Amino acid sequence: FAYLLYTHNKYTTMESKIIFALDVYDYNTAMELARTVGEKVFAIKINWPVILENGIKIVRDLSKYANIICDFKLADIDNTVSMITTKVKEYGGYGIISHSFTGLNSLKAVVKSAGNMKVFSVVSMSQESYLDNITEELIKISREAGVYGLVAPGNRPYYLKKVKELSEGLKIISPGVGAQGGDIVNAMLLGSDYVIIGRSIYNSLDPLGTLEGFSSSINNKLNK
Ligand code: O7M
Repeated sequence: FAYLLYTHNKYTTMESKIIFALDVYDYNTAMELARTVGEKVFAIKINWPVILENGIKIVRDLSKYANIICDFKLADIDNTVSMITTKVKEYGGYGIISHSFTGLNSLKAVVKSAGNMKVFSVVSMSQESYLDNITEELIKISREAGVYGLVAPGNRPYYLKKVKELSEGLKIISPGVGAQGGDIVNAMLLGSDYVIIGRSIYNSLDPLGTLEGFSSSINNKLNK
């Protein structure tokens, strides 16, 4: 059993439901936060702030501490998204996040280039967006393209529920918990497999303690 958990996340023997959104610029700050919380999270998600300052090489450096998911919200033609995905794979990314509104052809190109990397597609956002009008269609496209999981908001119960109902067999990862008002326990009860948390952790005086607080609130409420 311990072995199974070990393979689930090679960085820890404990299964975590939290994806840490590491949205900072500075290299040393990023590395220090990753070192501090890496073992206690399912993955670390990075976005343009980290990449614009440090380049793609930081994916390899951060991978010392956790699975790295590159949240580049790909939205382009097949050839371009393929080129970007290939680079992320080359630098040891664990996962990549793509938009799905660009359609089946583009999303399929991401899945194909990703190989063993996990692909997550955005089908609903943590703020109102045009995607709200087409969420069902985006789930269909995502399923057909063969993604591993969907991104759906942890702070907008109506949309999270809707995505959950249509997402059988796919993982759901949810931003919007903490700084954007969502509650971690509600999100998990409505169907999130993993919650994405950024500011509440990295702006805290005690990032590890805050993270452990989130984890124990899940364990206390959900394991009863
Ligand atoms: O906890 P926060 O609000 O500081 O961070 C949330 C993270 O989730 C941050 O990296 C956002 O870019 C991201 N995010 C959203 O906040 N809303 C969305 O709809 C989608 C994402 C996201 O992660 O998409 C993959």
